[in-house]
Amino acid sequence: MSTTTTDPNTPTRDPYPTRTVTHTTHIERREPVVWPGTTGGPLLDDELRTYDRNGFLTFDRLIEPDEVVGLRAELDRMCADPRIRADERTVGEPDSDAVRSIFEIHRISDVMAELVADPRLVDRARQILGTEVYIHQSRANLKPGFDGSGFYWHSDFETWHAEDGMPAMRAVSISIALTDNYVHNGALMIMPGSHRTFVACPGETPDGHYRTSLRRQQIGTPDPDTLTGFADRHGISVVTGAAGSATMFDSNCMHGSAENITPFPRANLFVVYNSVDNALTDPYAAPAPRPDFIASRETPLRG
Ligand SMILES: O=C(O)CCC(=O)C(=O)O
Ligand SMILES: [Fe+2]
Repeated sequence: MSTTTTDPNTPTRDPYPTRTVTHTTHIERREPVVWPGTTGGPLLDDELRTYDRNGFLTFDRLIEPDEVVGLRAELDRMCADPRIRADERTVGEPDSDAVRSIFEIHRISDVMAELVADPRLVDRARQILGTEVYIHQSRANLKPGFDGSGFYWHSDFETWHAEDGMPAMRAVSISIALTDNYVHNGALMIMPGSHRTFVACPGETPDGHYRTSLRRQQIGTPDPDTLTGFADRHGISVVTGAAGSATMFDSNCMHGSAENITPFPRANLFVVYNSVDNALTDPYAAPAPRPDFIASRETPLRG
């Protein structure tokens, strides 16, 4: 069992030990899903209840159609820019030279910077997390037609805890669809209610794990028995929606997505907001922290 030391005199036990265990274990979530602390905000009580129950919430039209056109044009421009393609923040598909992901889009592009600071996103994140927030990670996931590969089942928090030193489940992702997301072109799948259970996974994090895991994750993924049990218990929601729709989801949702063999590209942006009260520490189960472009260690400022 790993420990994390915040004060040398009072070592605290890691509530979510993972990758230090010999077999899969299930640990009940300790933190709230919707945190108290913020009064007012765009989310209605009903929406907060849905988010609390399912661990995610969808919006048919968070971004207007004319804005979507501008964001897609910007993403196309970024993908075609040879400097961005050669940048370490750009990750290729495992089996082709197509772009799979671009990380830290808000530092690469002014258009994306404006989006991640938009009150439609930030105010919703603040309301869920109960404090000011900062950006832990931003990325575009491209999934081009025919050869866009999938993302195997995982909890983001498992990785952020093990590899980035994120102490608590107090982060929220907002995924924005820049193309239509259908059941057949690799839409996000989430097991509703799975956010209440932490799945500790066996297997040690190798040095430099992110170099391979960003193309295809193999460590930190639950075993088939766990996934079967979760799917039986929670079911699987496929999050479809037109371009401009968005999904907020909790850091500990069990989620993934299939490959895209259709001709219809699926391009989604992901912005992860973390509470300023949940700043990263040393990784809980990895030899070294991942680079800043994957997990920002900028000192979160209180608002
Ligand atoms: O793009 C997707 O479908 C899933 C991405 C994801 O889960 C992640 O980036 O952590
Ligand atoms: Fe994820």
